[in-house]
Amino acid sequence: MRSIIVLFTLFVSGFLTAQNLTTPALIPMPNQLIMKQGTIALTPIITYRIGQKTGTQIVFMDVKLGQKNAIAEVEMKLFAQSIKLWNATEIKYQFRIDKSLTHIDLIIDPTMDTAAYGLEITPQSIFLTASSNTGFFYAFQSLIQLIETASNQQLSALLILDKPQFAWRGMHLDCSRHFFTVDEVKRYIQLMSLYKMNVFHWHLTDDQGWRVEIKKYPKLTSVSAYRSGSMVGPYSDKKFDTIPYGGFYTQDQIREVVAFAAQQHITIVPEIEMPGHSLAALAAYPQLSCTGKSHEVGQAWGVYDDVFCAGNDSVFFFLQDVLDEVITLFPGKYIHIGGDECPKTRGKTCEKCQARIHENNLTDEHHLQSYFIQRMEKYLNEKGRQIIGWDEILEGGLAPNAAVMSWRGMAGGIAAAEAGHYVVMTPGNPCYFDHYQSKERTKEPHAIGGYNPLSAVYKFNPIPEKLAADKAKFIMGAQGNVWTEYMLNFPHVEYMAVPRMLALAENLWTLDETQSYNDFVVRLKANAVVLDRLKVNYAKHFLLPEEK
Ligand code: TNX
Repeated sequence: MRSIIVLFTLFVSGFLTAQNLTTPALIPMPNQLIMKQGTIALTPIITYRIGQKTGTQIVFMDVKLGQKNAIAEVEMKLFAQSIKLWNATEIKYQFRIDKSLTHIDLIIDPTMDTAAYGLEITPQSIFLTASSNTGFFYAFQSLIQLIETASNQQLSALLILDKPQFAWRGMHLDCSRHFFTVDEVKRYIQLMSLYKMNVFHWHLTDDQGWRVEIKKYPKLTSVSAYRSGSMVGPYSDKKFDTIPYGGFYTQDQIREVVAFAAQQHITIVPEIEMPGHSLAALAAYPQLSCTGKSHEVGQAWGVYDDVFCAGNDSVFFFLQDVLDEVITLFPGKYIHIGGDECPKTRGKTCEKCQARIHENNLTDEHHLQSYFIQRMEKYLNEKGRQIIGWDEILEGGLAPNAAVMSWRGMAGGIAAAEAGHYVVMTPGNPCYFDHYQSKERTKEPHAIGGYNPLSAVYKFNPIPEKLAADKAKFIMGAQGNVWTEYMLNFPHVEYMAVPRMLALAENLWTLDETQSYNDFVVRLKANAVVLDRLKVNYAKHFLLPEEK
């Protein structure tokens, strides 16, 4: 214990960042890393690589008390399981107090930040230090990557002291335009966690399908979860098939995913779109639209004029009921209420909307949208939750406690941060992973447009230069968005998300002064063995010279 503290102190006072080929292939790059002399053989600690009948034995020890360390135990079991999962050998783990055995020491240091960890490898032992489960989990993720990329069953001696730069290291997945199974969603979450990402933004509702079971409104799944055809090919072709398409997650399945994510130290932010992008819900409950006419679940991508009617109190009661169920499913602080791309067309001629504008002395339909969001915010705040919404929620006045997800560039995020609101940066360029990752479009599967190469994701700075220094603290981090209009299956999602997700993970975890794109690419080439073993369908542009 003392030696590790002394080492850390030395380390902090004069750390160096290894940028040469001996740098371990860790992603994200740790913030403080010193390579040391010597190696430790993996075999006595983790025998899974040689696949003996005896299976794997991991010897853990709590040096401090010589007994079980409750904080670390759950993470240790998860670590043991991940190795088992990947190699299907039997795992035995046990706590030992015999210091002569090669072992993994788990040391609690209550002075460390929640997400911080230390990892020291000496020729005799491996020491993990953290103050919390999350810290131990991150230490284990680093250890897993080191083991996976080790050569000759040896780990180099080293010392890592690490913690993230940003608190919100997010990935989003649109499960409305195309539906992904529980196992696929879990795989996405698992991939995120390998690179220490910690927020999964689950886009659960949109015009083309409602994907979450709400017990009080069964038609949201029997009707809204299915469309009778889909757009095929590029949007400009305006072609459709007539194949029924849909699916939804039961509440039990949602709970299963939430629990799985929690184990991976990932918070899920569910998104329930309002007032726009709501056609699927209106198909089941047309009385909630301005016209009250019948609607069909959307088949074309894009934006629809029919949206929740802001002049109708039943809409609010309906959404409150929906959110009541949503908050029992998702324990996280934030609920995403959408707020994007809501045409004002219907509201302009809707008697109820106009009456609401008049009664509340609102200036126009933009203020009416703001009324809508503020009313929902009040409801959720009373339930102890915070709202986050796309940057259109700034129009007509931001709800008092809302956080903003800036997608139409950075301007919305800047305005929100300047007003003292929390912000997640996810500008289309470069955070939309539904955009092309190569200029050679003809060689790529059809994508929505744009060009967001790996290097642009890596070099993106979530803190705009324009932002006053004292407001930077409002930028919680950034997020990669995966809209799935043109991704019909999960391997295609993987192709678009990986490795751009890894570039973003490092961008958000590693301090700017320790970031180097060239070094990242070198490490990615070695780190890809992890992706290969998991059979991830990742894009391989990084193996070629960078596009000019
Ligand atoms: C805009 S980003 C949308 C989505 C689309 C996406 C396609 C946002 C808040 N709205 O509905 O899927 O563009 O890139």
